[in-house]
Amino acid sequence: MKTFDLSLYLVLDPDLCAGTGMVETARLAVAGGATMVQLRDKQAGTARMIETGHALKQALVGTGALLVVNDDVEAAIAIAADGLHIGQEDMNARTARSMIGPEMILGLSVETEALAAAVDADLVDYAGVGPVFATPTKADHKQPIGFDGLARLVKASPVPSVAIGGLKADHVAEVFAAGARGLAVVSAICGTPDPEAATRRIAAEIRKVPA
Ligand code: TZP
Ligand code: MG
Repeated sequence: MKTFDLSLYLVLDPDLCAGTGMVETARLAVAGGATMVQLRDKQAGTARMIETGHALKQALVGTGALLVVNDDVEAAIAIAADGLHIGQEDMNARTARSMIGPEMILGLSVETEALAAAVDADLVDYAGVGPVFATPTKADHKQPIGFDGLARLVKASPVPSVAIGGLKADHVAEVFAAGARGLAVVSAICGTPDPEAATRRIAAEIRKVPA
């Protein structure tokens, strides 16, 4: 049985994190209560993904927070990441699963109800659902789905969902009310003056969610 906690999922962005750095941002966020950290760097080649991935892994040792690599299956395998996250335009879930083996967590982005319903629970462990809101963080994002859309996609998905896209501490209650198991955030943490405090504020809202 795989156990993972999607509740406070930090997605790193090298530009937004530039001031503090991705590794230090991750360390601070995990100190503040982040449960998962995704290395997402669209500009980096595999060598740099591996280098940053190793540094992140080192920073997260003993914290219980899990490290997920976006897109780059070779880097995910090389650093023995806890997870790999792929999008609909990346390799398909069957190929990804065959490469990473049965143990590594596999996340898949879904943007529509049809894609959510098509998730194969034998291959995929969680769905990243969104964008809930339009966000400047992802230039080419799909049509925002809002909380109504989030609820529909969560319901359609056979695996646990984490919501993404424009989410802040203020949205925690609605995210969980829609059935998602957590929220994935970039700009709510990356590039804020105090990433640990920003994460603590989100974590405090999550603790208020009725079990
Ligand atoms: N996928 C859908 S929206 C998004 C990604 C990676 C970016 C979310 O960033 P932010 O700053 O939390 O809106
Ligand atoms: Mg991708």
